[in-house]
Amino acid sequence: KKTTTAKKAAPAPTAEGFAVDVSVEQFKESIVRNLNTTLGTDVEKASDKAWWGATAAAVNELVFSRLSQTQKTHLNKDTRAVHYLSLEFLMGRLMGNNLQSLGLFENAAQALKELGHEITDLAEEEPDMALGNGGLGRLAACFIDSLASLNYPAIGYGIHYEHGLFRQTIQQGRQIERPDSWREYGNPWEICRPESTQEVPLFGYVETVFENDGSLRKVWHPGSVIKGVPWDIPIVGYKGTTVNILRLWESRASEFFDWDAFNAGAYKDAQGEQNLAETVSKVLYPNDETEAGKQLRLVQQYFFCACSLKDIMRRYKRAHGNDFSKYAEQIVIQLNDTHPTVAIPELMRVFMDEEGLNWEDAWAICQNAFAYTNHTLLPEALEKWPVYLFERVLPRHLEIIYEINRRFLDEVEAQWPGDDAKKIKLSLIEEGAQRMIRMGNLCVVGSYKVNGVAAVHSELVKSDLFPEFYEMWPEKFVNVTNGVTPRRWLKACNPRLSSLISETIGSDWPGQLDKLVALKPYADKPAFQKKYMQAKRENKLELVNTIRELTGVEVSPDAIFDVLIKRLHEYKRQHLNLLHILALYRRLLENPNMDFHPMVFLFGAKAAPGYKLAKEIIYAINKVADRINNDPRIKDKLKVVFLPNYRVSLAEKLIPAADLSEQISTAGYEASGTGNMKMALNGALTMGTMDGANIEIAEEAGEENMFIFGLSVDEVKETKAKGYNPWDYYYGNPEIKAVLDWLDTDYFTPGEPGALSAIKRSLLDGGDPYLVLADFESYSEAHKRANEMYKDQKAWAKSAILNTAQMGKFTSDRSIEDYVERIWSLKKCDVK
Ligand code: HBZ
Repeated sequence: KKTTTAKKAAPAPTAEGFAVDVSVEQFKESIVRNLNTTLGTDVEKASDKAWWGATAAAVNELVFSRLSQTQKTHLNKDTRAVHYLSLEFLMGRLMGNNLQSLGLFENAAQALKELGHEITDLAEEEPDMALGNGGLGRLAACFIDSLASLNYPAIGYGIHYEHGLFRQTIQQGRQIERPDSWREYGNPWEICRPESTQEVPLFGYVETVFENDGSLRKVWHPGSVIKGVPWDIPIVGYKGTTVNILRLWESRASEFFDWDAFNAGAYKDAQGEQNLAETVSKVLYPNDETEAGKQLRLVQQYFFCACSLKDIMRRYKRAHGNDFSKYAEQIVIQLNDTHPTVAIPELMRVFMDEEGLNWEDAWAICQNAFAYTNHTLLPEALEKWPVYLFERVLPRHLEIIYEINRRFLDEVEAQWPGDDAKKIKLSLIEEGAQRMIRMGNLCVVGSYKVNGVAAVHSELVKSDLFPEFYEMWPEKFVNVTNGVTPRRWLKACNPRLSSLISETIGSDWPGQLDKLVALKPYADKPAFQKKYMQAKRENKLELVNTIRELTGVEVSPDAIFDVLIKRLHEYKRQHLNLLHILALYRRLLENPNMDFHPMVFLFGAKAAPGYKLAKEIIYAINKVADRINNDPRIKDKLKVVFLPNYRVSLAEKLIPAADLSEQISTAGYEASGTGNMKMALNGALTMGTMDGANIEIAEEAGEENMFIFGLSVDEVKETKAKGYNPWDYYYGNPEIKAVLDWLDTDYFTPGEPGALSAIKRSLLDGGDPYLVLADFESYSEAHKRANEMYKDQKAWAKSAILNTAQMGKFTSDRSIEDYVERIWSLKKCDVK
């Protein structure tokens, strides 16, 4: 009598190739049943949150069976798998994506409609999983989506933070940080797996034991032990056959918690341990230089690496026992930046101290198991840990790092005999008042491959960041250009454009993004242009409402929507955009009838809490916005909107509505960028420098379909070498002088002159390290070209279509295939 969807035999693939076929009726039945049995409510009194929860439970009925099928298949086939270690996974919301992957979005929407609900409204009930800062964390999320979609055996490992990245509110123009309690009311997408709990030792001391045979053995006596409990989040591959997992570790007090001490009145000691154990997975650290060197962050890194390696070892031993000769054949561990570097000495420790391998054998395995992705060239962002911290927290690992270094410096000596300067530069230890461990160097030494994230970046990794390492091991260094999942970043977030594309060229593009080139012949067709621009306009109309709800600002969908969304950083140059807005405002005040198509400048950005200038830039944007938006003299030709709490779910609303995509970093500083890909895919034209993946976007889309400006990587280097002086631009360009001087007045902060001066000071007294003034004029010219072109809607539509059509390269599926070919050597594993 029961007709639960979960118990149905696997249906034949649907016309579009989906393995899952659930009718609207079946979905309705499942939602209502889950409303009763999972949520404990009923159709009469259920809240929106309960309806959302019931829908999630209905989705899970389909997902969980596929998850166990995938795990059985991977276990039986004993395939090589990639283990993606990342301190961040910026997942966003999962409902839409899971439904898309199962091919059930339309049926679910219809089922909910018949039950009296709009799926888009219910979707708003889901909090973002904001377990990441920005690009690096979102990249990890796109990669696990692609790995599952391409049927590769893979697991993501990270931390189950109680609080994700802070929630941003804006008060009187300033950023205020509030905790993000994303799990406060539970999370239907995760499964706790207490049976896979791990113990993690910390602190203490190392004993050297002299064996009878004359050998030495090291015994680490930890001062403390904490527990790691895994939470698994199913990652549903597109078309739904492979369901991999993201395994996130939560810290708990261990059974070793000293109850005796506690009862004997050593309350504070026992409590201290309890506190630490429960603090480790509490918060995600914002990427903030002022937070560097914090003990808790090091403990976080070690905690999740140790748990993950134990988990990997348990699975390995189940198949191979204590024969470690197959370890590096079966296992590849990808380090997402240097954050999980401590996994390298940890695996050495496990092999030597726990499994009894000698150094040479252990090192041979390690060096063939790890690969490292670099995401930044900024020297201040390269991780270093004070030696004393390691000594306190991980004394055994410090010994191992010293030994890795000793052997490595012998290799340096062999390559450059007698060259002590080379040794000082390459050593894993930086000598100085405070001795530091260089995690980047440790990664390069301990990994068999090192990759940058865009072509130009990977070249700079070789030439500027690690030139000597490149000389020693040229074959280690490879490029893998980033990508984004088209399932989330086009199909799910932009249903209007997606339907138009599918009607025009068929519906298999989300799994094979190259197919978008079939749109090229339509770029000139007026009928298609019209439909394409109509979809954009409807997306803009929706955003107009969102902007009103979030900020109270009224904007027109006829204006050009110019979008700058990314973490706030000087190298990303949000202040270049702001100075240009001031210049436009000034020009409009001087000549209100200036030939100018109205523009709306949209910003979204969080600043690291300790990054003062970044916060001043947010303040300045908001103050300038207040003044401009309320100035009747410019007749609504200019609007400036700062959208608070920028995050994945807000990006999903902004990107489909963007006309212009601001990608304006100083050339040589943005490793890749991924927002640039998302916006171009959705038909925004890039206003960008020749930096990161912008260069590759230009190769694909054609420079004539973008607005390229500014100094190139080489010109930036030359300018700096010659001795750049921002004052030359200040005195040389009256407009630059005028807008900078404006910031010193109280024009934007009535009664408070100088409240916005921090930006001017950093550009003039601070030496303008990111060449904002040097690029200003070229930026302004590029904007003139864009404004001019927008007036010709046909020309604009053509370029926008050609952007969408030619972004096939930037699917994360292609990135993953590049990793497989250049680094991972995985085989696809089909799941029945
Ligand atoms: O990684 C970004 C790069 O800036 C961007 O160009 C690239 O596209 C992206 C993916 O490869 N880097 C980050 O997002 N970095 C962080 O978020 C970060 C987080 C914690 C830190 C340091 C940096 O401690």
